[in-house]
Order: sequence, then structure tokens, then C-alpha cells
Amino acid sequence: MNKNASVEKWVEETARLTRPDRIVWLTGSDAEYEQLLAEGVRLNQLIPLDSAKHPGSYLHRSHPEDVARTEQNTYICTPVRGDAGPTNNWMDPAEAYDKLRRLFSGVMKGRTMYVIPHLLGPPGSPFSKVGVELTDSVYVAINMQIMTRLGTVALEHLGDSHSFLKGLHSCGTLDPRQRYICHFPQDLTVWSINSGYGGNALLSKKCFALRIASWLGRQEGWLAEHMFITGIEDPKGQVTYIAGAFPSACGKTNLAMLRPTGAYSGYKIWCVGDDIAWLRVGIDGRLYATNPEAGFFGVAPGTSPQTNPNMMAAIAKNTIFTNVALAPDRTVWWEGLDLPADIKGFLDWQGRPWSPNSGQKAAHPNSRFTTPIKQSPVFTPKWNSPEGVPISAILFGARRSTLVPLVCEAFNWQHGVYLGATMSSETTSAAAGATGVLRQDPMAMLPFCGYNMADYFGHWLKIGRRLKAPPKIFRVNWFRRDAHGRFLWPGFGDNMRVLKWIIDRCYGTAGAQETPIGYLPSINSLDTDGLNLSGQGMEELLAVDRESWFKEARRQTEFFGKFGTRMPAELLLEQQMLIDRLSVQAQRT
Ligand code: SAT
Ligand code: MN
Repeated sequence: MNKNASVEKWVEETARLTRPDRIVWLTGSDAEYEQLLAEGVRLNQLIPLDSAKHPGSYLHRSHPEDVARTEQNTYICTPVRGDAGPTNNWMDPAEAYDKLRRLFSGVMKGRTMYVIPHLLGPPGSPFSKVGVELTDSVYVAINMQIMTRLGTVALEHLGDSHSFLKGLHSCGTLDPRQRYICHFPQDLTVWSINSGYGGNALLSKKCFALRIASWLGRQEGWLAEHMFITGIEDPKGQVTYIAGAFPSACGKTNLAMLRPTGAYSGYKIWCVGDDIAWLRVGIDGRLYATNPEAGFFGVAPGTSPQTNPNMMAAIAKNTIFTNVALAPDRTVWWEGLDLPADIKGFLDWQGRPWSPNSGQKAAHPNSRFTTPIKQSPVFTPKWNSPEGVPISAILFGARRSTLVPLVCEAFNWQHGVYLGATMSSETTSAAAGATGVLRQDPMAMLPFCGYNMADYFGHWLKIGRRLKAPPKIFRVNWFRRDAHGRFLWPGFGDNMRVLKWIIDRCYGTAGAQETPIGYLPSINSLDTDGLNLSGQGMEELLAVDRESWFKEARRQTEFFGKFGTRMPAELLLEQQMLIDRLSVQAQRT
């Protein structure tokens, strides 16, 4: 394999600091992957599953205090504090390097350091970037093989360029009090220590492809977003691509690979990506998307043949399961799957005996599977298209049990940016901390934006000015509940009904009514045939409750206030216009 002089120099420097016993450069070959799996088993980090029922698959149990991203330990280390903004933790870069250098000093003694070059984006695309992660975790190395285009392909893309994203990771002691995930955007560098879990440790994902990439995108004129990318092919063969941002563990993956049924069984879904989209303005003035990743790191609980049959097919082999339950026949289980009749000998995610009466979850709520995108039945070779796919609609979705209607279309790009910027969602188990707490999560990027979010909003507006044919922007909410706490909307496969309305709006063939918050489906323009909705059904799902929206607007004003004068005037104007429209409506009624 060709080595790159800058990468080699940096690997040597890092090895002098961390003192690994061995350095292993990964090439991405199948034989190497087998060796890594064997090493994972030898180190008791992987438990082989039944080779007939789960071919090529393994269970990993993480440390019980290391089960999700830890936002409180995640820092953006820019020379000027204001550049990180009020929504990020900030540390002075010199202080952070100094603090972490001490923690990294000699930390890999007795361990192997894996050098993991990977390509973020399709090979041959001028938009793709090269990252290199150095890690002492074989679990990370294995997951990176699944999650990225790894090894030779990346070094070939890099050639002799000096510009690559540098990631240094060590599990260290896993001490949560000494856990740091520090980003140095100006150096294209991430240092992460004392966690081995998901987004804290697989640096290609949230650290590179979102935090560092969002910062790079601002310099270079593109967007790195927390979005799935999916093509919907109608029965005539026309494919419409949509991208959608949802906070972690809010059904983004299920939506990205939804299986149309019933009246929609003539439609086909093509999943280009389930988590991250890099968006650029094409020469034709449309917005194009590529997926920097090569695998899915999905939430296991709730994934089932009913909710996501395509994902169940994808994870049938060559999959790493993390923190799910283990049956004595070496199969895995999680909440949401049918419980086998005989559950004798079940072990929970920590390896403790488990039964449904034990009052505990068998699988951790943030337990995950890692599986190659190519195994998905809805895989499309467009995933590797260097220019990406043209996006017709952008969705902003959040988990809101009240207020936010099922679907709402923005009046235009600027209003759409406002809808994204004012998104708030109830927290989930994907991040450590309380769940179900409402928080502002603009564009589902709150934990992932590598710079000041006011500047980020401004950047979205700037991109819009370059688009000759901008995608339409929609807000969706599958999570409305009735007075008894039951979901008002069935979700999953039935979300296709909403997607159909969205696509028809893109082609100008569906009706809508103008409301103060945006365009909502007009009566009968959204297909509800055969649905058995609870409560007032559609009426409730599409209601615009003025008083509550005034309250919501006040919360948004408070949030925007955090950014002071850095806040783009256009969004403050949108805010004022919403209040004005609500007031006019109030006078009319
Ligand atoms: O742990 S990850 O950040 O990779 C997954 C998620 O929270 O979306
Ligand atoms: Mn995510």
C-alpha cells in the first residue's frame, strides 16, 4: 500500500506520545477483517454468534458506563470562544491539547495502535475527504471496516496531499470523569479519550463527517448534515430523492428504508444513506447529496420485521451487535422483537440473567447494530455516484408529543431554514442524560455543529441564495400523542402517505392550505384510506393551535437570543412574520 509521507510522520509522532507495542495499518482487505474479528474474540471484546442463524456476526458488550455519546464531554476547541457558539462546550485549544497530551502519554503501552485511513464519500469525487483515525480499540477498527470506505481506497484518494482529517482515539481507562472528545476544527483534528462507544469513538461519524465537516463546509461552501438520503421510485420509474434530518433515535433509519405496502406497493425505496448527508450546489443550481459513510450504526430496540423489514434483512449476517441481549443458542434479542417461548438462560446486555419479570430492559435502550450498507435490500449503486443525487425535498423531523403537526411545508427556502432552526425535540437515549426532555435541536444538529450555530444558520441562507432550483423544505412529526398518551399517527410504513404528499407537492400536484406556520395538506390531499386513527384523527394531527404557537414562538425568541447580534436578521424577520401571521389569525377568529 502506498503510504503518504504526512500521514506517516503524524503516525510516528503519535506513537512517540502514546507508546503502542505494535502499529497496524489497515488496508480494508477481507483477510485483515477476519484477523481483526479473531483478535476481538481473543481479547473478549466479541462473542461469536451462532454461525447458521447469524453468519459472520458478533456481540460486543461495552462498559456499562459507556453506552452513548456524552455531550457534556464533547468540546469544540477554537482559538476564539465565540466561534464555537453558545450551544457547544468550548475549551482553549492550547489548554485542551495540554490536558489531553497528558492523558494520551503512554496510554497505548501494551496495546496495538490501528492506523485507519478512510474515505468519506464516493471514490473519485472531488467532494470526498480523507480521514485517518488512530485507535487502540479493535472494536473501533472492526466497526470502522463496516462504517467507512476503508484502507487503500482512501490513501489512493489522498495521493501525496497533506490535507486529511486527523483523529486520535484511545479507550484509555474508560474513566467517565476523564472523558474528553475534543475537536480542533482549524487543525482538522479530533482527540477522543476514555470512551469506546459509538459517536465518541468511531471518529468518522459525528466527529469528522459532521462536526469537522460542517466547519469545512462553511469554508468551502457546502453543508454537512445529520440527514438520511433516500430515493423514492414511483410505479412509472421516476425516482425522487429526499433528505431528512431527525435527532438521534427518532426513526431516521426506519424512514430511510421504509417498505411501501398496500396501495403503495408499486413504489420502490432506494436508501443512499441513513444518518449523514454532504450537500452541495450543483452546476445546474440543484442541491446534490452524497453519503460519507458505508454502513449503518442503527438503534436495535424497536427494529423488527414489522417496523423495518429491510433493516432486519440487512443485519442477517456480518453484523456487530452492541449491548443487546444474548440467548443461550447464541442468537441476539432486543425489545420490540417477539419474545421466544423459551427464554431460559437469556442474558441481558450486561451479561446478567434476565427474564421479562426482572423489571429491567434486556437490551440497553441505545443498543446498536453495525452493518454494511451494501447488505441492505434497498441499496443503490447511486451511493457511490461521485456527484451524488439531486435532492427535491428536505425534511426536518422531531419528536414532539404535542403542537407540531404531522407535516407542514415551508413557504420558501428562508422560511424552511427558520423551520429547521426552530426545531425542538424530546431527548432520547442516544445521548447520556434524561430522556423525554424538550430541547431546541436546530436541524437535528445541536450536538453535531462544529461552529457557532448562528453562523451555521447564516451559511444555510447563503447556500439557498446559490440554488436556482432549491428543494422544498418540510417539517414532519410522527410522534403526536392523544390525551391518553397514545400515538395519533401509526408511523413506519404509513409514513409513505406523508412522503407521497411531499413528493406531489414537489411536482405541484397536491393541494395545500396556507396557515400561519406554513402550508398544510388540504382536506383529502393526504391519503388516509384504510387508516384507523385514534381521537380526532387527522383534525388533531393537522391543527394549528394559535395560543400554543405563540408560546412556542416565545421559546424560540429565547433560544435565538442566546446568539445575540450574531443571529442572521432573516431569521429574526421570519420569527416576527410568524408572530404577525398568528396575530392576524387571532383577530380574524
Ligand atoms: O453514537 S452515535 O453518535 O454514532 C449515534 C447517534 O447518536 O446518532
Ligand atoms: Mn445520527
